[in-house]
Amino acid sequence: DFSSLHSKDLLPAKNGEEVTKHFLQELLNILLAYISKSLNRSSKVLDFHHPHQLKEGLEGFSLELQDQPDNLEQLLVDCQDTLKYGVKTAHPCFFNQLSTGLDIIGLAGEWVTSTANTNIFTYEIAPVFILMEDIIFKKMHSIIGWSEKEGDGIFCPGGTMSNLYSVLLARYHFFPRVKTAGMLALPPLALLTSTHSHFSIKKSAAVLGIGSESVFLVKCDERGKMIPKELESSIRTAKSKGLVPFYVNATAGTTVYGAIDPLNDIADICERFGLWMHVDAAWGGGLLLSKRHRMKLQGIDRASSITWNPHKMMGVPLQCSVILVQKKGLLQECNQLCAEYLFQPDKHYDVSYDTGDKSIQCGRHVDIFKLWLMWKAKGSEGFESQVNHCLENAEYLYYKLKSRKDFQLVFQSQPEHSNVCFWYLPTSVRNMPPGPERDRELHMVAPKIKAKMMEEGMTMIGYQPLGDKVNFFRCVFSNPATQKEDVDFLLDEITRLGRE
Ligand code: ABU
Repeated sequence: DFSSLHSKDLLPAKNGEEVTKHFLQELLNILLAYISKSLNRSSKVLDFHHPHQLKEGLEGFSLELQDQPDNLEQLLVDCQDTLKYGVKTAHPCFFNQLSTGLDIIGLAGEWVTSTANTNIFTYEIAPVFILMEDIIFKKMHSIIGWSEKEGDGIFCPGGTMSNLYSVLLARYHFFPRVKTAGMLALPPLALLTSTHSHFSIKKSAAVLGIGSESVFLVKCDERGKMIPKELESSIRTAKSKGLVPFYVNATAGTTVYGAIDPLNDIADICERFGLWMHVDAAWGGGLLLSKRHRMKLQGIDRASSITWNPHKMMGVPLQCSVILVQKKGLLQECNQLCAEYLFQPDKHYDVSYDTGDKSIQCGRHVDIFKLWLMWKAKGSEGFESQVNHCLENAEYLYYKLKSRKDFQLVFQSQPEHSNVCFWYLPTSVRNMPPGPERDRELHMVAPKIKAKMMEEGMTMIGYQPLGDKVNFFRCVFSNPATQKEDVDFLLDEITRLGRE
């Protein structure tokens, strides 16, 4: 009974060990029940409530904070309720996001990390984690195909931040005076990225003072892949406007279509024009672990920098994203400010392991351990079969959709990644001739189905418009727990909910 106990009774309270043990054991029971439920197909993915309902409080679950402490019993109920009203992203029928699933070893890694509760800026307070980072970076560099003399990296809080680093580094590489003299040291710059690329490239230009209007969006083919000739012509257009192009982002696994830009062709152009080539492989990086699929990223070794998010295709618990840089030492040069209270040069150990000054942050969460532990648990082979499994699910869905009259693929060819994009066609839409009227009707189908889907809570999938395409569903596979029966269930649900 925890109702008469409070947080002050837990360690470091005198004789607090027993209470702490029972409290954590009880919490573990709650988590275990939640995990089992998440993996149980007959349980819901979500129990949806509108924001005002959650704010008002539900069945004793109040988000408001009081002056008086709540007892431990109440805190356990709060933990339970927080999970209850959240979304079970580990559920085999959760298809809504690129990061899905729950790896138990990864979860254990996260617990160990939180228990260690350290900051990963210096070797003196994070010796083991810093060496693990070094090992993982070397592994990733060699998977990419960089030589032992090349390669550096840092963990970032998400792919957008990793992409921001790439722009920061590219700009520093060409205009090192920017670090001290600021914008006055720069000519008007231009960045290039495809129309299907992630918004983080524009955001980086905005954040770094280059301006989002300086980002040139290069046309893509019908599959969402950047057209190299269009890249060349955009570079020339930027130059003709008096801008200085310095950076090209190629995407390996676009967010919606999962398209992979032609990396070798883009690398040729970057070499010819002397531009920095970044590959945003936040989503596609995981394919490098599969012998069957890594060919799709041929040319990635020619990139100056790469974003790779193990929290996506590799299923590492959020967050786990890296920016990898081919040129050793550049991260340090670009970002270091040598704060004397933290990075003393006269420490008694090799201070090259005080890697924190490579970062634009000071305090940093330890994201390495769960990845390191998962790699140890699965080996590279385990990640490979996980990736292959997800792409097999995507292939299964693709062929299912191809054979049905009530669904239409957004593009006809087989997806390169695990994204499958499609429309559901209710009978009324199916009977309409192509044109703006049909598009208007079709645009409303996915949001209507999604709303019902969230109210009922048995599955979850995302939708969006893109370019001239009206709202369509995007199904993505990154959860190893998802099986073909879940794909069948998704299609049955869409059909049922979409029936007029
Ligand atoms: N950073 C892109 C994440 C998008 C998604 O999960 O759908």
